[in-house]
Amino acid sequence: MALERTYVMLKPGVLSRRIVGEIISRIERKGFDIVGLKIMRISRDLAEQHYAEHRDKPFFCGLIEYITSEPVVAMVLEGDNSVKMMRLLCGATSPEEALPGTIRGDYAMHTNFNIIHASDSSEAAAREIGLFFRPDELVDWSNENRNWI
Ligand code: FUP
Repeated sequence: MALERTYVMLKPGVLSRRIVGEIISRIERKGFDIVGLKIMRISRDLAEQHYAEHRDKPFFCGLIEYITSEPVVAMVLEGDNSVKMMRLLCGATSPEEALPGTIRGDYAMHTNFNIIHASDSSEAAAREIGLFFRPDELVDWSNENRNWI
């Protein structure tokens, strides 16, 4: 399998709900390596760049309001096939379709507050990592547990 990186973001509300630790625990327990992690406020400009593909959708304005409303927890994760694996862990975009056991299935009720973002392709991951992290904010480290995961 190919080792790859993906961009993941705990959206507004997660900090206030005091569930950052629980969600990061799930991510770690699955086997991803955290190679970048920070709390940040997203500017309107960055939000619009991140969600540019949705610019013409009816929910775009609400999405930008929401994602800029409270700090987010931004992460870069590394692991085998991590884009696909992280999407599975998140569950479907709509919490009505996200299965119990997934992060959205367990923590969210509404699509517009679906609590977590994960890149949907390796191209999107590269673009989003570049939008949210400088290269010197990403740390390579040797995971001695990798052979067991
Ligand atoms: P995902 O890749 O699962 O985050 O889903 P999308 O890229 O399709 O959507 C990005 C975000 O837009 C979602 F996380 C939530 C929001 N959204 C809505 O608010 N309403 C919709 O009907 C679809 C998406």
